[in-house]
Amino acid sequence: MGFKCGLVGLPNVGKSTLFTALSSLPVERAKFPFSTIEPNMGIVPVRDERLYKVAALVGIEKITPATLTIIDIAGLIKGAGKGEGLGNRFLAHIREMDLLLHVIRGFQAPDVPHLAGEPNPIRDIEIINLELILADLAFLERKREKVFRNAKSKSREAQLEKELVEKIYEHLNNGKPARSLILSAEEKSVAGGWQLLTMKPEIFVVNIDEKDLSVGESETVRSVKRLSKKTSTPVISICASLEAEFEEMEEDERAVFMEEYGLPDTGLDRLIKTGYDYLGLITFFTVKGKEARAWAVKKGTVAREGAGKVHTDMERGFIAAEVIDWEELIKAGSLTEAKEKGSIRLEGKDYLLKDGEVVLFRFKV
Ligand SMILES: Nc1nc2c(ncn2[C@@H]2O[C@H](COP(=O)(O)OP(=O)(O)O)[C@@H](O)[C@H]2O)c(=O)[nH]1
Ligand SMILES: [Mg+2]
Repeated sequence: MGFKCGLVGLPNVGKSTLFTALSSLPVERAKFPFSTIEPNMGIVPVRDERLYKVAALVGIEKITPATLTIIDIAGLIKGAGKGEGLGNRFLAHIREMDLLLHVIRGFQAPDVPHLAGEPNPIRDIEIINLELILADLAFLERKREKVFRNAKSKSREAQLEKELVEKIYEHLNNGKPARSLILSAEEKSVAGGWQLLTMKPEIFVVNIDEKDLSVGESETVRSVKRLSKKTSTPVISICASLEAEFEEMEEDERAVFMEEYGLPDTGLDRLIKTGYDYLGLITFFTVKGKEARAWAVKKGTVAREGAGKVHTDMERGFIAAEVIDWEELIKAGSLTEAKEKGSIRLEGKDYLLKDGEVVLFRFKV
């Protein structure tokens, strides 16, 4: 599992188009709000050249890439946070995500209506942010009742919860997202369990016009970048309609097309890279039996925890990890040769896993 992300944004900004492009799942699209009625979930394999090279070297055919989960929900509209819009029902689904993909309309299309007349990126972002803040406020109001009841017990945890609810509520009430509030590690871990929407990391995804690809950065992209500087929010530009065409093509056809457009990578590639970096994820590989597989874990994951990703038995009965960087393995020519050369290291349970390592866990059950 890589990470799970949820698309948010005003209606008609291209969320469903992007979703279809990224997940290659056909969803109904139409030129009116609420064209996406049920949340759509797409599981996207993370293309990783390294995994294929390693698998080929050790002669394994079954390749299981890491995956990215994307959900598309109905467009948020003003009042969705308070249950006035259709969007409210869908906010629950985003609560389970690791990351928000905030889609902003950067394309001009007179035939595609915009909720507030003309697209205006800064105002559009504010509308969505406000809806998410309102949804979190509503959530905290419900939470508050429970927390107040518990706080009568005078336990330290209950007191902390109570104070934390008030602190975050106050912050949101000032129109600020929860993620901009500075919290102690303990507070973070308590609030983290609440799945607040505005606490989730977000990436701005500007859905640009096809013509902007040749013209260069549009004013919309520039203004989103200026805004994002204040919060260090990553910004990526994607042309959703073009991405949709890419995903329908065969690999080689796509390569030709991308070269014509002068694109070094697809929007999906960029999204994955940005998401991994922003969430602090790294990838390690396992080659065991008939399967080569990629695993995405948080930076800072130690060998024993990594083993637990693969199987709980492996974590419990962890003995050691045999580790080699994927490129070194390729250079060695085979696992056996790598072993003979002494390039495979034996590491203990507290070993910090690194990006691109091939790991073989030794364990007893
Ligand atoms: N011209 C243009 N139209 C787009 C683009 N992306 C989406 N659209 C159109 O905008 C309309 C709304 O798109 P949709 O993906 O349903 O938006 P959603 O409401 O955010 O899910 C559809 O008619 C799309 O074909 C784009 O990059 N360029
Ligand atoms: Mg939609």
